[in-house]
Amino acid sequence: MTQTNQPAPIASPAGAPKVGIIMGSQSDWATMSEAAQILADFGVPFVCEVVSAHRTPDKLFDFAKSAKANGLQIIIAGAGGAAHLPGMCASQTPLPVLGVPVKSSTLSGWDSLLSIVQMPKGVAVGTLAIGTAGAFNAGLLAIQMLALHDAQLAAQLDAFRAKQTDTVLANPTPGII
Ligand code: RP5
Repeated sequence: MTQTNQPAPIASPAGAPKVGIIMGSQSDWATMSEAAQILADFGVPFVCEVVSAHRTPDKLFDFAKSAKANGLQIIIAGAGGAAHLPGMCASQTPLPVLGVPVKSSTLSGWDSLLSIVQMPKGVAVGTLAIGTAGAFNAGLLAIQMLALHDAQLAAQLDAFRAKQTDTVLANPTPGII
């Protein structure tokens, strides 16, 4: 059932999923949909699922332990509050994990950020910005990693950057777009 106050589900491009997007709750989708959308825009196949470190720990372990064998190359994990999902996921997979701190209602995402960023030496999580910018950039970073071995994706990235630069240069006057 789709929650009315949430963005609609985003269909993955066809093909074997290369990126796994997980999040601790349905309530994270408004943030994490940014990661799914940029992957979809670049034509990168992904899987997307609610997996909670606290409410479904066995599911998290199953997901993380089988991710590489299932063909995933990168995992994006978003969570809010006591945000243990990215770190626990990273502890169970050799794949790179990108952590997105979801903006919480009580502490504005500081709790999420500090829970994700302060990993102990020896288990790495790449931590992004709090909120939608972090989710978008996690997707973008995953694309950049995949583009190291994918010339077509690299060309798409070049075009994305060039368009972004052109847009800024074409609109130098604040307030006039
Ligand atoms: C975390 O708790 C989730 O990642 C979410 O950001 C937060 C709140 O979850 P809900 O109570 O909205 O399900 O596990």
